[in-house]
Amino acid sequence: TRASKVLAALDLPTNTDQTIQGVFDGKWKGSGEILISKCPATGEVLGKVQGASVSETQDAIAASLEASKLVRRMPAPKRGEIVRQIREALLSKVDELGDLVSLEMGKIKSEGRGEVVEFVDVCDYATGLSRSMKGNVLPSERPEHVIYEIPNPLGVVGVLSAFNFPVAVYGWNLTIALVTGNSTIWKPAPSTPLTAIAVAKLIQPVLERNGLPGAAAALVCGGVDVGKTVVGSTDVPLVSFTGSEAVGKEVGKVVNDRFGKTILELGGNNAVIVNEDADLGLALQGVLFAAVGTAGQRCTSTRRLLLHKSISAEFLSRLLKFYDSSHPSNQLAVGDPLDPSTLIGPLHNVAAVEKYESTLAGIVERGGEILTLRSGRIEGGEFGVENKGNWVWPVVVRPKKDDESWMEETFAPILKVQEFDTLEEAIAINNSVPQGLSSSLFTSNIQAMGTWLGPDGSDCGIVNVNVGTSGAEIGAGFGGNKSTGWGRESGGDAWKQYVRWSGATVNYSSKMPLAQGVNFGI
Ligand code: UN1
Repeated sequence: TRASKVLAALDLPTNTDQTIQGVFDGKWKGSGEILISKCPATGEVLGKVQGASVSETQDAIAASLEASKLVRRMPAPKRGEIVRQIREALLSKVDELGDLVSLEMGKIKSEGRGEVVEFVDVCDYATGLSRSMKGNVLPSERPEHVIYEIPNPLGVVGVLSAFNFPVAVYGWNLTIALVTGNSTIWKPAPSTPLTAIAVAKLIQPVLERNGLPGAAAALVCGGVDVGKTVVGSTDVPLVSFTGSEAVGKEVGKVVNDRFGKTILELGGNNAVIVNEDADLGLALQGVLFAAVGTAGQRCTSTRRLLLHKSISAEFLSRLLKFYDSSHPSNQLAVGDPLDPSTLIGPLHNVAAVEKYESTLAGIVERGGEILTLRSGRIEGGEFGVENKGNWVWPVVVRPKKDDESWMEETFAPILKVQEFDTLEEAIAINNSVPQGLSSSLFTSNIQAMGTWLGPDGSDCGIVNVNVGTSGAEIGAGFGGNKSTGWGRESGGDAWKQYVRWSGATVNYSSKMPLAQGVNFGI
C-alpha cells in the first residue's frame, strides 16, 4: 500500500501487528500505553506504538539531564554544526516525511512537506544563531569595573507538541534548545507518534556521530501520565507546550508552582479585517488559504472575518463562490490529502468532526445563519477513498453578534463573519476575545496600517498587513498574547527564553567601591 511505502522509506515497520517502541533515551524501549496511529483519511491503522511508562519517562528525563552536561560544554558553533547536519538529514527525507505527516495528521501533501521545510528553515536560523547569540557588555558606574550579561544553558527543555504541527513545532524547539546549549525531551501528541519516531530516527545518528548521546534529544511517546511526569519534573526547567488553553492553563500552574519557566502556545481566535480600501482579490486569496487550508486546523487559521460595510456584499459573494461549487469541480478541492490536487484534507479525528457539528448546531440554534450551500459531515466515498475519513464541508456562518462562539476556538473550517463601520470598531472586535495569536488587516491605506501596528492596534502576537493570519515564516518570534500564553518560538528573540541570564559585575581594580555611593567604612 502507499502507507507501507512511506513507512518503509522512513525505516518504520510496515507490519501493523508489530508494536513499535516509542521511547528513546539512548536506547529504544517502551512498556507503557499502546498508541494507535490511524490515518484520518481512510481510518486505516498505520502502526501501533508502545509509549513510555512513568518510570521510563523519569529515566528518560535523567538521561537527558546527563546529556545536557555534554551539550552545554560543547562550543556553540559546534552545536550549530550539528544542527546543520540535522538539516541535511531532514532534507534527505523531505518528501517521505512530508507524506507521513499527510498520512498520520491528514494535512495535504504540500503542507506536510512544508512542515519539514519549516524545520529545515529553523535549522538554518539556529546554525547562524550559534555564532551570533550575544550577551551584553555594559558600563559600570564604578572605576575599573565592567558588567556582562551572559546567556548560559538551562538544562533539559521539555517539548510537548500538538497533532496539527507534528514536525515543525518540535523543530522550532529542538534547534533553538540545542544551539543555546540544552538537551530536550519530546512528548509528541498521542495521535502522531509515527511522525515523531521517524523524526527521532533521523536525528539520533547525527547526534551520536558528533559525540553527543542520543538522549540529548530524548523522545517519550505517551498519554497524559507521560506529559504530567515531564511537566512536573524539577529536572526540566523549561517546558514548551503547544495545545489547548484548558491544558495549557494546567501546565502553566504546575510549572509555575515549582518555579520553572514555560513557553505556552495555546488557542488562537484569529481575525482578518477587510477594510474599505482593501484589494479584494488579494484579501480573498489570503482569507481562503487561512480559513480552509489545513482544514482549519492551524492555531493561526482564520476564525473571524470582519468586513467593512461598503465591501461586505461584494466580498462575500466572491468568497462564497469558492465554498459553494461542488466536487469534483469543487474549487476548494476537498479530498484525499495525498492527491496533489487536493486543497483540503480530513479533520484529524472523529471528535473534531463532532465538535464541528456541535459548534454549527449551537450557532444556528441561537439564531445564527449558515451562508454556504453545503455544511456538515461528508462521506469519504465521495472522493473514491475508503468511506471512513473525517471530512466536513468548510462553511461560512453569520452568528449573532453576541453569540458565545465568537469567543471560542473551534479547530475546524468554520469561518464566522460580521460587518463593521470604522477601523476603530474593527480593531475593538479583533481585540475583544480572550485569545491573542494572529490577526490580519487588508488595506491600501498607510494610516490604517500605522494604527493597526501601533499601540491602538491589534493586541495579537502576529499582526499582519495584506497577508493572511496563517503560514508565518520562521524569521519572527512565533506566538501569541493573552490566553494564547505569551510564549514565543522559532525566530526573533525567542532564543532568549531558552537560557538563564547571568548578570556579572567584574572588578579589575584593587579597590572595593560600592554602587549607589553606599559607604560601608571598611
Ligand atoms: C500552529 O498552528 O501551531 O504560521 C503553528 C503558521 C505555521 C505554524 C503554525 N508556520 O501557520
